[in-house]
Amino acid sequence: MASMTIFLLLIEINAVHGLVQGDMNDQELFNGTEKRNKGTKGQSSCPSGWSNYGSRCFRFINTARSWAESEQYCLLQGGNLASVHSRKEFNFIQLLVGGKTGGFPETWIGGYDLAQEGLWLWSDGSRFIFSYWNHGQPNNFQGNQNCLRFNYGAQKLWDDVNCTAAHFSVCSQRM
Ligand SMILES: [Ca+2]
Ligand SMILES: [Ca+2]
Repeated sequence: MASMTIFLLLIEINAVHGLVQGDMNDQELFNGTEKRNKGTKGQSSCPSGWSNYGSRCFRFINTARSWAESEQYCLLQGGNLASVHSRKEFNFIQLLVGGKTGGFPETWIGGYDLAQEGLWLWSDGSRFIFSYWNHGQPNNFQGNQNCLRFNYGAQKLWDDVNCTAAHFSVCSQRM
């Protein structure tokens, strides 16, 4: 109950600051109908349906897929599954998902240790330095957990899980 109260408060703050912008379904993006928003200085910002944070644009994908299929879907839109490099970035992404779903569904981001057990990489090629694992994770349970989801367990942080699990996802792309 306490976490939902905090969540609703965060959503309210978010709405005030207008961090979550626009809405567009997956099919519209697949059809390439999105248009670049023009910033106040006339520069391109994020495509419609994507939300800006730092130098990147983020988008919640509300279709459950395997990790690899989720990455492929992000690639088709010009991005990758999101990498995360700070607690603030993670908070932003968690808030983005919460704003779209009203909760904390388990969701893919781009971390994986498929190539070598215990060596975590981001699918967008950036360095894996920051991490925010749930207590006791990553545990590579039954020797077969190589992809990174968040909103796991009571802490709603990161967990390694079987890559064939079906989850929603967050894509990111550079502006
Ligand atoms: Ca693993
Ligand atoms: Ca695990």
